[in-house]
Amino acid sequence: MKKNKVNIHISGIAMVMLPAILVLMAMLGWGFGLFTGIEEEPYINREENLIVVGVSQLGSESGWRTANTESVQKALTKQNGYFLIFNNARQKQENQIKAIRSFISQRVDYIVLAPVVESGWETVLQEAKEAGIPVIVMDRSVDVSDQSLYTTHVGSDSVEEGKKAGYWLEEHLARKGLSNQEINIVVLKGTEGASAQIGRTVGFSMIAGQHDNWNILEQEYGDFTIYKGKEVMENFLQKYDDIDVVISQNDDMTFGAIEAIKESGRTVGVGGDITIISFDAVHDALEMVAEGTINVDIECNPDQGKYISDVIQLLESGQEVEKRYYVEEDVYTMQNVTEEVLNERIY
Ligand code: GZL
Repeated sequence: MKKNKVNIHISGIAMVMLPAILVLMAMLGWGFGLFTGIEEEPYINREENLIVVGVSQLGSESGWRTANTESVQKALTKQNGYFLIFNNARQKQENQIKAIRSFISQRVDYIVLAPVVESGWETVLQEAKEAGIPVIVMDRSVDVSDQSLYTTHVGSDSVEEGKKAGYWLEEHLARKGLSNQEINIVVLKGTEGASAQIGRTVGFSMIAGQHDNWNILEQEYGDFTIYKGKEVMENFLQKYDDIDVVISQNDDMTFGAIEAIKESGRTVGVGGDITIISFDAVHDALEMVAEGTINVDIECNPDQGKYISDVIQLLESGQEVEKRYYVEEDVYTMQNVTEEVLNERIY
């Protein structure tokens, strides 16, 4: 009986507290967004004659992603003539599809999509097309047979990025007189199905395939995160005691991998046991390049917001736009990471 009384007592408290909690969550806008991934639909004051842009960002998994989001929010401001509706999909394609449908129902003027993976977009992009809303793909790409489903793509050439890693390794080994030595390589791959991961993997493999003495021991998904990158590298270190090179498809995974390598007692970077080839070139990674911890960093430029705004302005003035816009990118080693580069790096 006492047990039942306790249950009744607890449920009584819950009955009193629950409405208050729900009101608080609703006020904070968490209840709706937390469970659906879609923030509550904001009120759009059409009298302000702002360009209404719905942005579906794939998540906030890395320092690079944060910088990408900040670049969009800095470009699409009210002062610049925009009303920005921003949604973070938390790495879920279903949330991005929900967000796009919400943007369509709100009759936005443009949709910007940073797709978490490259497949599965035909249906919702067709809905946007039928609603007459131009879609600008940002960062990663979509794999659709009908190219008219999106207006343009602003981002990087990830296959070229992967090839750049291969070219650098060729030159590095030649400089050290190791071009004909057996080289053991492991690869930390980004998010499965993401065009950035697929492209970098394909690009590097195209170069590696030209060298019979380059042995890719294993490639594993590290999801572009520090935690998963460390976990995967720990597994590699337990399985292989002769790793010469790590290809890590973003700096966050590199940070985790370096931590694992150091904890194993091995050394990294210039003059170290294991050569580190990374991607993104965010500020903290460039500092590690400058000190020799990372041998080379293939830049992937997240500062895409201004490109998005420029494209929208072209479209607003009735001008044609290119199908693809590539952001400017470099390759960083100790030789070109100067104080000026570090001071200028906003991400
Ligand atoms: C690359 C971008 C990748 C970055 C990662 O275009 O999609 O996603 O390389 C980010 O840091 O998580």
